[in-house]
Parts: sequence; structure tokens; C-alpha cells
Amino acid sequence: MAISAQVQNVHLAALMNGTHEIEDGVFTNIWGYGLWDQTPIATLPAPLLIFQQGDSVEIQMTNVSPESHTIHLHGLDVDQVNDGVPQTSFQVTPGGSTVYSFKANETGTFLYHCHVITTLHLTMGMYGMIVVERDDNTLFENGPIYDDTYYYLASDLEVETNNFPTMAFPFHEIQPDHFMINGSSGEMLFNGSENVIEMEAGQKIALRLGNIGYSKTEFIFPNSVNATAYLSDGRVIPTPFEIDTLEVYPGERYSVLIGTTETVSDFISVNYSNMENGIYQATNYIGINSYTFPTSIVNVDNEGIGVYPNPVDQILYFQAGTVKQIEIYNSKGVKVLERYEPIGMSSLDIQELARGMYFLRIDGSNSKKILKF
Ligand SMILES: [Cu+2]
Repeated sequence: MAISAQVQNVHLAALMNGTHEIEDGVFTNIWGYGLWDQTPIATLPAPLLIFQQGDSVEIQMTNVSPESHTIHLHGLDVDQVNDGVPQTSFQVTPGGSTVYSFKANETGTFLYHCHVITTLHLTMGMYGMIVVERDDNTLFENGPIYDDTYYYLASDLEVETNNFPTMAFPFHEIQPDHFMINGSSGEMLFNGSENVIEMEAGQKIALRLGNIGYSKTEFIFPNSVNATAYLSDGRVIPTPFEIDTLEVYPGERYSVLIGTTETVSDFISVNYSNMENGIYQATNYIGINSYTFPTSIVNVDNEGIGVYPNPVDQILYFQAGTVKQIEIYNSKGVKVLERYEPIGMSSLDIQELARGMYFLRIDGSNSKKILKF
């Protein structure tokens, strides 16, 4: 059992007034959970909740919406009162508040969602992922060790239902037409997104995968990253198996390790297909980049400005042209450095940046480039 076990308190609001961007500038309505705040905001998915094995968890849910909701802790060992199933537990009425308690005995990936008129409340967005980790960075007791973790929750929605959530459709009438990973889809999953896996060659990366949509999903891994499944639905798989394609049905979760000793620029494909008839619906892509040191790459961008050396240790030089403005973003898309010199510059001191992968933007160009400092 983890040594750092303690009481973990989380306070969520249940909300029915959210919006969610489904593509550039296009929003739909969502209901969901948001972290408790002066003005809590529903997010899709709901906040990722990470606990340590052995923790005593108390999730308070305050309902600030006009209808009743619950929190069902999917896959976790909870007693019936804390199960959030309205028929056997209780609903939290508008203005009400309750605390769901459980002991995080098992490591793994779990889900939480509203269990009131489940079909409708789920498609509206009332769900999130719970992960129970260990403080020694092993997947489970005496299990494999890993260096970093990425969390991917697949889901879907039917845009018209979210736009007009006036009635609860029976299960078979929900025809999802928007397919997401962590609430994003298509190009939103790339472009400096925190959903792109960035790892050093030799590292092991844990992937916590779950599906809470109406579609069957298939996670297809490139051979280059040696994906191996260790946990299924929060339980240790007796003989871990290497996978090319991992089928994850609605409600299922897996913990997978990936790693490579090579420089890799690849992606995991996530296919969505209809549960009723098996018809393929859509694919999302999760980018994977692994990098080794040292590597020598000379980047020349569209404006013909060479940047060297790459990787760079302390000073970045510009080969030709007059560079006036430099912006550097980290792999999460956060701007970490900006310089503007009206008369131009031929070098830039980047000693303050930690070793890693960055995106460079010169003079406001849209061609962001990857540099490995
Ligand atoms: Cu609900």
C-alpha cells in the first residue's frame, strides 16, 4: 500500500449551463461537472481526478442546476449508498449537496458519471476519468515502473441532442456524430495540444485509456512504441500482452505502457464504430514524439531563415535574414519565451529553458517548427 495515503477532498458542481467547442469557433451545449468555485464551469470531460492508492476519497457534489443528478463511480469498490444509482442510492436535487466516499484500494483507471436519465445526461457531458496511482510510479504492486502518464478518455455526442436536450432518447436512438478524445477531435488534438505524447527515447509512458461514449473504440498503436496492456477495467492482467489494436468498449478502461529507444514521430489512431451495426464512424489521432540526444537537425523555415544548432544548448543562432520577433512555445502550447528587437537579432540566449521539445515561431509566421533544445 502506498505510504502517502491520505484523505482527498474534491468538490464538484453539477451544472447544466455549459458550452463546449466542438470545432474551431463552433460550440454546443453541455451539462457537466466543474471544480467548485465562485462561478463553477462545466467542462467536457469533467475534471480528471487522480488519487493515490490507499487514499480515503470524499467527492462532494453540489447541484447548482435545475434538475437532479448523481455521481456514479464506475468500476470502483463503493458501497450502495455511495454508488450514485438513483434506484438504489439517492439523487441530489437542485440546490442540494452530498459527499460520495470510497477507499481507493485498487490502482487503475476508472470513470465517473451521472446516473440520472443516464443516456441523456451522459451524452450531454456528465462524465470524467478517475485514476488511482501509486507514489512509487509503478502501475501496481510489483508492477512495471513508468516515467510519465497521459490520460485519454474517448467519448462522443450527437450534436443535435446537445443543442436541443429537450427529451431523453432511448439508447438506440442516440446516433453520435461527433467523436472526441478528452473533449477534442481532429486537429484540436494536435497543434501544441497537451494531448500529444512527448517522450524521451528509453522512457516508459503510462497511458490511461477509457471509453465513455456510445461507440466502440479501437486504439491502434504503431509498432514503433511497443504498446503493452497491463490493467483492464482496473484489474491486473495476469499475462500482460503486447498490442497493435486494443478494442475499448463503452465503460471499459485499460492501462498501457509504451516506450521506444528510437526517435519516433507517429500517432495512435482511435477508430469509432457504431455499437449496433459495427459501421465505422470516425478516427481521431493522438500524436507521439520521442526524441534522443544529441540529434543534429538544421531547420530552414518557409522564410529561408536557418536556425542552428539543433539541439541547442545555450545560444540559438539565426543563419540569414533579419529576425525581429521570436516566440518559443513548450510542447503543451504554452509560450515560454518571447523577444522583440526592432533592429533585428542574430542570436538568442535560451539557457533558461529546460531541456525538451519546443516550438519556434519567427516573425509571427504560422510555420511553427519543432526544435530539440
Ligand atoms: Cu445528471
